Amino acid sequence: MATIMATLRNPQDFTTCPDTGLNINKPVANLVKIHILTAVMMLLAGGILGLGVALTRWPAVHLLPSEWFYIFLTGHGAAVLLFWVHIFSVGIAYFFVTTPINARLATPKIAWLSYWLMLIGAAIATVMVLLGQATVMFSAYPPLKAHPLFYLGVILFAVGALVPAFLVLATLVKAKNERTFKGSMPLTTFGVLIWAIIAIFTWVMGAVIMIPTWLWSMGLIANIDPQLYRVIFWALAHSTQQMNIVLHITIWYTLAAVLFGARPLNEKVSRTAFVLYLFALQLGSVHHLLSDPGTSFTWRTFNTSYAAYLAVLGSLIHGLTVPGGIELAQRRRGLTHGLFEWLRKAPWDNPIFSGFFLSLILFGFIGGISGVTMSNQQINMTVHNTFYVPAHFHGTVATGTTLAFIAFSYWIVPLVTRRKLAYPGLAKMSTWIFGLGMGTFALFGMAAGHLGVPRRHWDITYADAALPFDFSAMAHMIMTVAEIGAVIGGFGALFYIISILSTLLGGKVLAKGALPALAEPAGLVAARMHGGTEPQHKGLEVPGSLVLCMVLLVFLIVYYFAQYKYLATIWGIS
Ligand code: HEM
Ligand SMILES: [Cu+2]
Repeated sequence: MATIMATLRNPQDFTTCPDTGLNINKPVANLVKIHILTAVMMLLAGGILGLGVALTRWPAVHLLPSEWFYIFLTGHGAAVLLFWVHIFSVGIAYFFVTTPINARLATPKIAWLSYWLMLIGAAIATVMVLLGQATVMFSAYPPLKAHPLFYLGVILFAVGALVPAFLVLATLVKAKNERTFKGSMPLTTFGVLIWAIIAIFTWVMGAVIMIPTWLWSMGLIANIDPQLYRVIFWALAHSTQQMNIVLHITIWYTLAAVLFGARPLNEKVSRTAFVLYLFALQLGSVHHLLSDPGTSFTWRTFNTSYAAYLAVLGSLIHGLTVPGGIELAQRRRGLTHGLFEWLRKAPWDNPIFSGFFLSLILFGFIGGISGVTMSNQQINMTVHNTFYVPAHFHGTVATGTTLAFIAFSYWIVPLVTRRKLAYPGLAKMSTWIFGLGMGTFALFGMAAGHLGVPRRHWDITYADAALPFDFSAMAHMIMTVAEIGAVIGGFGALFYIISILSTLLGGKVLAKGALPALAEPAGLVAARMHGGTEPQHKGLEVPGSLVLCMVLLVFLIVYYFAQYKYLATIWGIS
């Protein structure tokens, strides 16, 4: 401890957590609190809008009239995918770029400026959506046109979200100059560095496409080419997904360290896996354009048959090393029976762990496998624009990223506020209910997609259409189960929101030693966060994790086969 204190330039700028030994820069603690508070409000708004959408797509309920359905759908996408995810991300990025390396954030004032830009931008865009002036859904493809203020709001938000990426770089340079850490930076800080680099590319792409579209909405530009828009929009929107993945994996490594004292099996390999996201960044974005006439056949085929696999390699590596690190740490503690004692005896009733591990499993099995298969040109044709698509990405952004953020909140909010988690019973249920509900939504939604149920459609009975069309009773039933899942998931999110907001706004003061879920004494948690590789790792010491990975692989192969089988029979004549 004394040595760590000695490395701090101005100890009065820091509070040292008595439970973990982590040094938290005071302005960062405030920024983390305000960003999480604001992000959770966005999740609340987005969740309510999402419930409205779900209750409309539940065939027997069919709650909203068509106009409101599309308003809610646009609002839901913007509030959760843009505002909740990115405001939360920025808050925790400030934590990861300072605390593990004992650094101070460069220019906290600019961080506050970025916060206000994001908040004002989000507010303007949301108001325009709710006024019915911007019913363009989150992708806002021309020729759909919104009120100029909507684009202005999105642009302000994007600028606000770009600034923190530069603050991450500036903080690292400053920390290096001040020598706040020795050797290479810890893995978690490295993760956020990769996040920042992707963020710069992402938000610059945002400006490249949103500024002309804004001018077009004001009548200053005559035409926006829809194909060009789609190519650049997905350069932006696919990259935002990579930002999410990098951050939620950084969270996985952190929570493995906190809960189990685990270290990555091999830090260098994990770093390389992060770097792969950078190289494969734009290869992936083509999977959004597989039915676009303006993209060449060669480009699509190269991407979807070869390059797409590079992009998922990174995730596969983390998928082994995160549980592997936990397994090794647990086995060291004596949980060596069989393949899975280490996992069975993990703290499943602690929402930090349950949220984290469910996020890992659901992201891999649902989001990952459906993503890999639908990125294949031929298979994509069978599900393009169907309900399969939102079902898939709730597997990534909801049961993957959002669930990881939920789990992480239960750790970081008590840490930075020194307040006891409020309503721990609700917190405990929230991860399971959210995971279960959103998982059901994703799985059944994918099945509905296979039956041809379209995404973003207000009424699958087509009551007011010129030509009648009937979906089977089976399709209606599957949609019903999917949307019941969505509603259940909404309750999980609500429990989380109640618990975290109450903690932030008035939790009881946390006594020393009461920070939940720490595997090891203070100094060690900090030491784990500061990095390193599992010293004992030589070869096959993690049989359980290997088996988990093999199960994923077998599942993927069977699923792939089933998709091709389906493709072969889809146009069967009976
Ligand atoms: C809180 C519980 C949630 C519920 C009840 C819910 C429900 C839904 C439903 C029913 C749809 C409509 C799909 C369609 O008709 O095509 C939808 C779309 C969507 N959801 Fe969610 N969702 C939830 C959470 C999330 C989260 C956490 C995210 C992102 C972080 C998210 C992102 C999206 C996006 C981007 C769309 C597509 C909007 C569009 O097509 O323009 N949702 N959601
Ligand atoms: Cu993508």
